[in-house]
Amino acid sequence: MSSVNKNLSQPEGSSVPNGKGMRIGIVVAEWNIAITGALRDGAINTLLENGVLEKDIVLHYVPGSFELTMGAQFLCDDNSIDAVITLGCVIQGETRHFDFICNAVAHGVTNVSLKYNKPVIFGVLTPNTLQQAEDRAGGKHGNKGDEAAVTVLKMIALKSRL
Ligand code: DLZ
Repeated sequence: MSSVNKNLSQPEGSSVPNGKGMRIGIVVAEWNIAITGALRDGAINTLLENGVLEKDIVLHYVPGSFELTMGAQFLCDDNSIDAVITLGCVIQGETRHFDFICNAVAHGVTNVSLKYNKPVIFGVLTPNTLQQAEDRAGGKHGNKGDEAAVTVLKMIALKSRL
């Protein structure tokens, strides 16, 4: 699972499917917005570079990562939306808040995804430090938002093939 020597924005594997005609929701947590804003920008740029039209990107904000699940559910409820990217950043603190939020979002977005049979991508950074977050939000380890955008296009394409 380590990303120590990897640039997450250049994932190995198959090429990126063209996203023309795909309509994608993005939910961004406002907590740690300097980081989540960079993830958002990375995701949007990657979607546009791969054919998704600007009008087909539906962007909404929620207060913190804990609310990403509910935001994803609201968007999945919209029949016109093919898939959702959730973007957040939960930084390890001195209390157990970190574990509760991370576990809740990971399980929450999985449940929403299965309930609606739509891809809901987990673009949530869970670093120990702000520096580790910056390294993954446009820094030396790339941008997790780019990775989330590539993942969503691959998952929509997989669904349409099956
Ligand atoms: C309360 C809280 C804390 C301590 N830390 C973070 C964090 O690092 N990242 C994040 O996205 N949100 C954090 N929050 C806010 C919670 O996600 C949530 O918004 C509140 O608990 C209200 O439900």
